[in-house]
Amino acid sequence: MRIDLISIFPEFFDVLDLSLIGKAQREELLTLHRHQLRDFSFDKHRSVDDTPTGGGAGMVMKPEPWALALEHVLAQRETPSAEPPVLIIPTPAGEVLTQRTAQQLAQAEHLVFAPGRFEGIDQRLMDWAPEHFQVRPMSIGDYVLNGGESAVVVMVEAITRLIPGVLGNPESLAEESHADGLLEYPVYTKPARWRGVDVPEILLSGDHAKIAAWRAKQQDLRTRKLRPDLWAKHVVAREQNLT
Ligand code: 6GU
Repeated sequence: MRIDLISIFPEFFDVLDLSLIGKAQREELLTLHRHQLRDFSFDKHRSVDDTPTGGGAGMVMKPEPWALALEHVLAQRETPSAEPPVLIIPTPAGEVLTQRTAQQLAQAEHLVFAPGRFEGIDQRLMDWAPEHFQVRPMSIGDYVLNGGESAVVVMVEAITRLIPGVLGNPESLAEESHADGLLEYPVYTKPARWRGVDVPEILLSGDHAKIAAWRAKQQDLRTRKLRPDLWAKHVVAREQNLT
């Protein structure tokens, strides 16, 4: 997968060189390209924002630096004939990222992230972009951040860990929270008794079928208690699968 990150703070993405995503880059499962948006602004101050037309508070990102940066990314493509890259525009007004969406985006060849600052990007850039990209305005939850960069880090991590080969043990993907719409079961390690508390006895039984059934039950109980919203969806999906 190729990922392009365009921002006025490209160094924000240095954290993506650490840990598993850094390793995935060194193993060439993933190539990350960072771009300074100001490199595509040619006025004296390399400005990327201006006052809102019609008045109002805050500043709006100018369309031209974004268009030039995005055209630069398009020009760098090795196979321009392939399907258009997915352009993810982080915004609290976007579709909220879920595990399902992350799984879908992990199949893409080329993702481009365009995190804006200020009040957003001029609407004409939004209207231009679908001619060249599959545009996806995306949010990471119902709260407001100062800019999209931290949301991009979250999205890149959620998506790239699902690329085959990025995780050492792909089985952990099947078992983790949200993989099947439920929360993960509780986990334990040694010692069998810690500060007077024993691990559930069944986990020491060696009976794999019973352990699996116990874990499935714990997933149900936890999800019902902590995430009734997820539980309601899960019950509906299970009923649909039965009919
Ligand atoms: Cl993607 N951007 C900003 N600025 N705020 C957010 C967000 C994104 N997702 C949730 N809040």
